[in-house]
Amino acid sequence: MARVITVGAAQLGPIARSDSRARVVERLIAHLREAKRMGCDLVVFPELALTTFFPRWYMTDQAEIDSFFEREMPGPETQPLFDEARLLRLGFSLGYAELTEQDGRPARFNTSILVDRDGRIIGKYRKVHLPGHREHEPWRRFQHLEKRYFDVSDTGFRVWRAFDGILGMCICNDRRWPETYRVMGLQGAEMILLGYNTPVHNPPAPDHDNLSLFHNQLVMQAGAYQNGCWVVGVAKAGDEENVPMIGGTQIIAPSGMTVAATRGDGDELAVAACDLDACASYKTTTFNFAVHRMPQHYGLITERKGAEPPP
Ligand code: CDT
Repeated sequence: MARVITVGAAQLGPIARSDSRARVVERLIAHLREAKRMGCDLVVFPELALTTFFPRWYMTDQAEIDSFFEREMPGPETQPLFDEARLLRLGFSLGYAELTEQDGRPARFNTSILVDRDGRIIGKYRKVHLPGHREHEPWRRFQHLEKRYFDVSDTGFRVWRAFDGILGMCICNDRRWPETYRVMGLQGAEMILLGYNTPVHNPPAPDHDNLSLFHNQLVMQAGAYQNGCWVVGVAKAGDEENVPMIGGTQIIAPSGMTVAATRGDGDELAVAACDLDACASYKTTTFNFAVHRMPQHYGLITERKGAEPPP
């Protein structure tokens, strides 16, 4: 029997700094209901989907910083999301800022979870590639302080057997790194779920600004094709607190072709029926890792010096 997951890529428009969790959760629930009407099995929400993208501000008051973090999942404000998803028999993945305790000390992660149709958390990923900077850089029009507010992942890139397939997760900047997809590809990933918050303007490299949507497309399509898997990329988009963020939410097939995409920068659902068996056509031919991948030879090339001819 074909293994088809109908996926809803649930793009969010801007979230204001003053928006309550309850208000945001209402928007997520509206997405779930629409996804159910569209026949979805699984809904993918963006990175840090419960709040505004707070690393754009330099803050020193730890209580203020921690107000953007979740101490439990589900907690009182997110429980309605889990309840509604269970009622609708929908799975979902959700990005949020996680505050936990490790060895008696607080630890803070940029996290994404995978929830099954029974409302159980079956997978958790903590972001590996934290972009931006650690200290206040007043010359920037806005900050990108992920290195200040988050600890680096202690989960690495994993996959989970779920929804009749092999699913992995990564978060935003991770999507720009080929290793992200390949580490999951080597574990047999058939679908990679990822959310992002990407400002159009990149202060250290403004010459990239008009390529921001192209780069988004480029990395996700390459990741899908080179690993023979589906990629579901979901934006928090639009003008958030005077910072324009890219949209470009899309569902990409193992061929590298985009099969569904949002059109605007607001709350919008892109839906596709994703046949997981379509991965095999790539995983057993061009990207049959066991047959064609040559890791034992890659080192020889990097060890070669200058223009020396190969031995
Ligand atoms: N959230 C996140 O990781 N955003 C980064 C912006 C970095 S500036 C290029 C991203 O890679 O999209």
